[in-house]
Amino acid sequence: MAIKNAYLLDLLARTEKRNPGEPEFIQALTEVLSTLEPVIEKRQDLVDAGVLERIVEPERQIIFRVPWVDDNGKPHVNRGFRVQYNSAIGPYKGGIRLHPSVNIGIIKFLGFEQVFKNSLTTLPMGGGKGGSDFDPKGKSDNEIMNFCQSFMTELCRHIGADLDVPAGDIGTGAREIGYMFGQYKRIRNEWVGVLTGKGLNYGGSLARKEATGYGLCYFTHEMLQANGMSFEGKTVLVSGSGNVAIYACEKATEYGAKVVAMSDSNGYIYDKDGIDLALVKQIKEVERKRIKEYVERKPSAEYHEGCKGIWTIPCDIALPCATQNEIDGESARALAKNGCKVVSEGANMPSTPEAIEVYFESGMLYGPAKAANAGGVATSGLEMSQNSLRLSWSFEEVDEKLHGIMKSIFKACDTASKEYGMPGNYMAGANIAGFIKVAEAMKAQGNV
Ligand code: NDP
Ligand code: 2IT
Repeated sequence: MAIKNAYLLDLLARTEKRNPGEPEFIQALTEVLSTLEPVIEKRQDLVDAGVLERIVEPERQIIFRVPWVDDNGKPHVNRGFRVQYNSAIGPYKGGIRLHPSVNIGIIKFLGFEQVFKNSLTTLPMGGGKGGSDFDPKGKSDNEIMNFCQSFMTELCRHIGADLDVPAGDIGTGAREIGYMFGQYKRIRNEWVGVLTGKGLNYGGSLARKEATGYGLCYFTHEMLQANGMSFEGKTVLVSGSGNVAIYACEKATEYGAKVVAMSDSNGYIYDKDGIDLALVKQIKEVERKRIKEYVERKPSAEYHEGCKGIWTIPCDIALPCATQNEIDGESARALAKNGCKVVSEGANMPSTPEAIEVYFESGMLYGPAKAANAGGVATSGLEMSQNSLRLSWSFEEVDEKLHGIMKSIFKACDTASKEYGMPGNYMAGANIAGFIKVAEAMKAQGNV
């Protein structure tokens, strides 16, 4: 959607000029601003309070050196980041990404998205994001621990259970969170819920591991039902084979769909009989191997090099669960041509602006990331509540709360899309509903 409003265009131009070399951040910002025009027209009070100028600027950006030593005694230096974007509605909250592509622009796009996502969860959480350009692939456990301890040695000065609560993201799972938690506790000499996604025997929440993928399917189920459709009997593509992808595959299958493909950054597997998820879990969660292994153990399946090809497989529903910009215009056109009717995003910003145009032009249902994948951070919020209460809830209790939250998120997107004259545009609905809550809190708290 093109921005026409002069004030929004000027804000975008000024923000772009102040943040050179950050294309992912500008992409995320442009998408949000492109949907806020009807809000700006109705709510001059928010413009007058300078809310938009403030909301695009992170409250604080921390960049630090992370020195560590590999198993051969060789020193390495990575760069660590934590962007504390917005604390209007709660402590900063958001994951830590460990991937060689990480830079300040990537962390800012993720932090900016997180502000609106967390607002949609109905829980009191502000937005933040962190990470490092460290590559966990091929590292030993000991090297991972050395890195995580060094990362936390600096980060621990800037976070806290009531200040900023990091969690997992790409490359950061329970193992990394465990090492970071141990180091925080050791340096700060306090046992607090400063990270989420912790192990179950030291303050972690049941269902956090499953939450993003399950939440994605709960949201998608609501969106399908509202449009007279369901998962039952549908053919589904799930990109990625990490935390989000695995549990999206599990829940979509439980809903009666057949997931026929998954991927990693090297290639994709196609299994016409439906993905054997126990095998994927064994390869990815237990052995930490590549998805290619799948066809070694299940020769009736196919493996293809390159990750874009997955979008050329005919399907009814696509659930991108790997990384940003993984579906471009060409892939979106291939999906549409092959009859795909629904794209719902487990990853953050997996669709390029051109891909999103294709979804709308071809009448596909589109579940935008900040709404569809909010189940992970929502359950992190539930982990924070359990830590504060010094209690742990059962799997069923957490899962039921997660399900309720995803239903409310869909309703909020649907209602806002109708109220602002764009029925069925859940991207606009998510941006508007997420924005208004934060903007009103910022206005109420004065010019800070
Ligand atoms: P994982 O590290 O568990 O898995 C990431 C998966 O995506 C892997 O299969 C990985 O393949 C693939 N991938 C990563 N980078 C690329 C790339 N550049 N090109 C192709 N494939 C790639 O991460 P998660 O499952 O936790 O995260 C996946 C997405 O979901 C991310 O966008 C993340 O921000 C988002 N998300 C995660 C949440 C969570 O709770 N974990 C919550 C909400 C959103 P490979 O092994 O080859 O790198
Ligand atoms: O993008 C995300 O929402 C996450 N990686 C989860 C963040 C969290 O704090 O659980």
